Amino acid sequence: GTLKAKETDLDMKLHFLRNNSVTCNDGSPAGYYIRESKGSPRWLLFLEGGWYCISKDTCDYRFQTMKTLMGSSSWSQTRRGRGILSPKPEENPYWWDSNMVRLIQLSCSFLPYCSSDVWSGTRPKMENDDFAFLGALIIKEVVKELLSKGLDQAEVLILTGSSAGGIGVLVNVDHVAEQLQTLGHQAVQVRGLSDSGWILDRKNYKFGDCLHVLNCGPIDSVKKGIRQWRTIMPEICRRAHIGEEWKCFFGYKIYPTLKSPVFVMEWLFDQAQLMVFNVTLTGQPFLQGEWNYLQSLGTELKSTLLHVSAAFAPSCLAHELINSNSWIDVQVKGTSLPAALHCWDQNLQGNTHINGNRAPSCPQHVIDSCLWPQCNPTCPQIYDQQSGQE
Ligand code: K4Q
Repeated sequence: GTLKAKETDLDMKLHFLRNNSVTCNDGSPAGYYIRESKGSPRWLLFLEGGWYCISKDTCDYRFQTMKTLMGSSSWSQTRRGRGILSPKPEENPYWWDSNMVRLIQLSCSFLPYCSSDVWSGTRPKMENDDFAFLGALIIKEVVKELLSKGLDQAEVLILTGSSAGGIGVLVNVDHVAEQLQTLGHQAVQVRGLSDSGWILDRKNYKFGDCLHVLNCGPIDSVKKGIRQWRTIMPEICRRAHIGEEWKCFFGYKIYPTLKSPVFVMEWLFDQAQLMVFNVTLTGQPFLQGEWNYLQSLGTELKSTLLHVSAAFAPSCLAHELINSNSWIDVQVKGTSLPAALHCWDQNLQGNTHINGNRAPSCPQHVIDSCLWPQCNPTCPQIYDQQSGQE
């Protein structure tokens, strides 16, 4: 055997779920892509993002314009992992042990998002013209099916995801831990890594009419969504917010209720987050009102992350990081995300007690000090979502 794998071995391969009652929105089978490394002690499950829909109209519109986010009929047989899912050491230092000498064996699975419910739903399709919202059950079924592929032998399972998938991590990580415990696999340590899913429930910058999900504020969106999707929240958060379970979609509310260790990656100026607040940033330079809104967003976001024991928060106008190959380039106070994740691993190993004053030599909590967009010189280039130009 050699360390260098064949190019095709690097791809993840598609499997549809055996249980055909667990479907995408349109009733087609849900599934997962997987690249196995036999007997690997580590497993990474990635939840894809891509917004959501919250009503008959917004779901019908989504079905007309984004079919692959609601059904599996056109999914490709293979997928290449990027960022944390890349098997190439030069793109993914996370694959190396802490001394950077030995490859860590890792099995990776990519879960395509086809439930439009922020991975939270349990609602089956009732009639011919409506949709199923089974995100929480898709994760459960994937975990169940992966157990027979070696997940039962794992030491660590990291549930990760970006955007709507990053929120899905927060909502599902304790469910997965409980599921494994119930099935007798308490030796598998379940952890969460949430990317770009730490959203604030603040007031919109401008009014939006909610005819389109992208201008519907975050609070109205999840209030409507939770009814549409029949969302299931983890027990402690549910109990803490009876009748207001929508609050559990917001990181700063759900995080203190979680039992599993969770690492939070969040841009201080997340472009998707700005979109739901209806900050469009079309003109250059920004308007005074936009600046004020941005500054208070950055300040608030930073303050909600101070109580999070493992966090990475660059002052950039950007969206998503762990699934992009540039995830190794961004640094906060001299630490990159893969480096902070290494520290998180190390600190969790052996010593389960989290000490607030940890050695600065291996930082797992880095947040930028400057609080305006792009004050960090390692920020990725701004990508203009409207014109598609850099
Ligand atoms: C209710 C809170 C707002 C959630 C924001 C989710 C953002 C998202 C998709 C991304 C990729 N742009 O899912 O973004 O397509």
